[in-house]
Amino acid sequence: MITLYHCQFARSFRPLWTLEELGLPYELKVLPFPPRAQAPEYLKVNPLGTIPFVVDGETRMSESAAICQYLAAAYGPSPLDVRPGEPGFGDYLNYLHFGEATLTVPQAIYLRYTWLEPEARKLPQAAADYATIFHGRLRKLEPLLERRDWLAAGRFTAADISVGFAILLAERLSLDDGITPAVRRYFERLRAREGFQRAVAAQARAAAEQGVAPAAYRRS
Ligand SMILES: N[C@@H](CCC(=O)N[C@@H](CS)C(=O)NCC(=O)O)C(=O)O
Repeated sequence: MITLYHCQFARSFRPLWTLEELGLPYELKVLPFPPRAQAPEYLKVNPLGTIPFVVDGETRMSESAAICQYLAAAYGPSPLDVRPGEPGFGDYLNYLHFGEATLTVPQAIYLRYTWLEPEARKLPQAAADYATIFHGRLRKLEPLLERRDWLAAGRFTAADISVGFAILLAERLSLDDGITPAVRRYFERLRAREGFQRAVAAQARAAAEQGVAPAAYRRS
């Protein structure tokens, strides 16, 4: 049984969505955010204190995009995975990593300096600069998504889950005023997927069962 440690609507939503798209059985352990402060016993599971964390037999993983790639490849064959010989393999790896390294890292800095830090340590200038950086990077997807429905190999893959989560997080952080029209239509396609909706329902159900407060879609 695969175990996924998760906080609602955090990066661990990527593997959760992937598990639902693949139709795999899994155990979902929901933690309050941030687990480092709210659930210190979790440091025994993942000394980094970050989520996601996946345990699958002897396998332990803590990088959200890598976990999506692992699940799609290890439990395939699945259209979510793109194999090395296929056209679009380079796009697949590129956008899997683009979603986390290029898009979510500036979002995380924005989150930190607008929401997570105590009032005295908030940095409005850093938050505004990283919002601008995020929007500038996200805009680079606009011409591509005017021509294509999906990022790689002509179909929905784990790369769309990686980038799709960054757009979800933009909405959650109210950074969505910088979402351009083709990117917006792309996100509507992603959000309409049954796998996405099952992931949203699964995290709400598990949070309620495990006594974790529900998370609103938009932070306020
Ligand atoms: N690159 C890692 C980043 C993991 C990460 O920083 N997760 C955040 C949540 S979205 C976290 O756990 N933050 C809480 C903390 O660092 O204490 C990934 O893609 O999974």
